[in-house]
Amino acid sequence: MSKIYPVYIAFGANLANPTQSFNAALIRLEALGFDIQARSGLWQSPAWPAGSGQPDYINAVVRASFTGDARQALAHLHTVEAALGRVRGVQNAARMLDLDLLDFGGQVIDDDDIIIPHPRMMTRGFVLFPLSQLSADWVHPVSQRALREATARLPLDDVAPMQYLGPWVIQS
Ligand code: PH2
Ligand code: MG
Ligand code: MG
Repeated sequence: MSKIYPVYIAFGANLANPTQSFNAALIRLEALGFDIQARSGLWQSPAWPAGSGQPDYINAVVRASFTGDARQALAHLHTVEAALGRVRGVQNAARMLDLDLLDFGGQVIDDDDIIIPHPRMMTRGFVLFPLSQLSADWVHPVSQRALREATARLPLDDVAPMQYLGPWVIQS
């Protein structure tokens, strides 16, 4: 089967050492058949929704190619989350590592076990900002809404606290 490209994966973490978890996740994803093509920079923002008292999140997005289908890709993301200490439980609980499949080669899937594109991606600054660094002209395959337009519609309270930490550098 040929590689599906591009696949966009959102990274998030707000426990322990997020960038260390991100780097470890990249190595595991490569081992599971994702070819990582590009990484966004690293962004810091308060845990959404506001007022949770959780530590700030670090977020980023990567573009990859993958041989297989969207369900296999999602299962791999869950495997890597679990390997890096993610405990599944309450929605929006603090986490060691969250890997969300944003887009899988432009496919539209709406099933009980998988929804692509990710249903909340267009209203989250912590997804839109890093994704814009990789693909400024990305358009939502269902709503046809452009990334720029979605970003412009974000409430100022979500945008103002976004902090750009710089490129995602990997020490070798
Ligand atoms: N992820 C969540 C809940 N809240 N807040 C920020 N800033 N970044 C996230 O990635 C995030 C969140 C659930 O996945
Ligand atoms: Mg998730
Ligand atoms: Mg998430």
